[in-house]
Amino acid sequence: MKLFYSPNSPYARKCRIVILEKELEDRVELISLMPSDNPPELIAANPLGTVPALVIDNGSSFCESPIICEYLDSLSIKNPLFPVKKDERFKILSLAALADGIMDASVACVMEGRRPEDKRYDVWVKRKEKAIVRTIDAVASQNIDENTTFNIGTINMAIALSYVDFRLPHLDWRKEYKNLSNWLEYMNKKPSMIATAPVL
Ligand SMILES: N[C@@H](CCC(=O)N[C@@H](CS)C(=O)NCC(=O)O)C(=O)O
Repeated sequence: MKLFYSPNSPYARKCRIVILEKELEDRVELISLMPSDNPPELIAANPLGTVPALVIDNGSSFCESPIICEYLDSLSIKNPLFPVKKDERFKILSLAALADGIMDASVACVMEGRRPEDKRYDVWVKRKEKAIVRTIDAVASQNIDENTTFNIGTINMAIALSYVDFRLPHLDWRKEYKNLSNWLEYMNKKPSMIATAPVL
């Protein structure tokens, strides 16, 4: 299998962490590329032209990180990351979705910041930043800590919060949400988080 990724994509980071946690390194070749270059091999795997994209051994492919992560999880019984029982499953998928939303809003702010200054829409950026802070506030009320089960929800949330630290440090959420910040420090020490950390 081949995973197309870019080193600082939070969505691709989810898949890279799942590969490490499921010990699938020998089965998945990681191919780093820049989606903005429109590489033909990426477009062939994913017409949306986004990373991550996974090409499986029969030549077919998947796009969208939630689907790729669930597919990778299904390949091995080791360290299950998607709960099967209904209530637990939807609780975890909801946390994962909130994390994806933080990533989407953060990426939107980053992209807006790359436009020429006179073409940026600050009202939009502020709206997205407010959504990020509100969501962090909601997640903080779930009292996630070191005893919370490690799964796709907590992986996604740790990546999302790390991405906010990386790209939107001015939001400075850690001051207000000390417990969540301590939990992220704990998560950031995991080998799979260290191995996939964004690089400037
Ligand atoms: N919802 C998608 C988002 C993927 C995405 O937007 N990836 C970004 C990199 S962070 C990308 O490839 N952007 C290039 C583009 O939009 O053309 C997922 O979860 O996989």
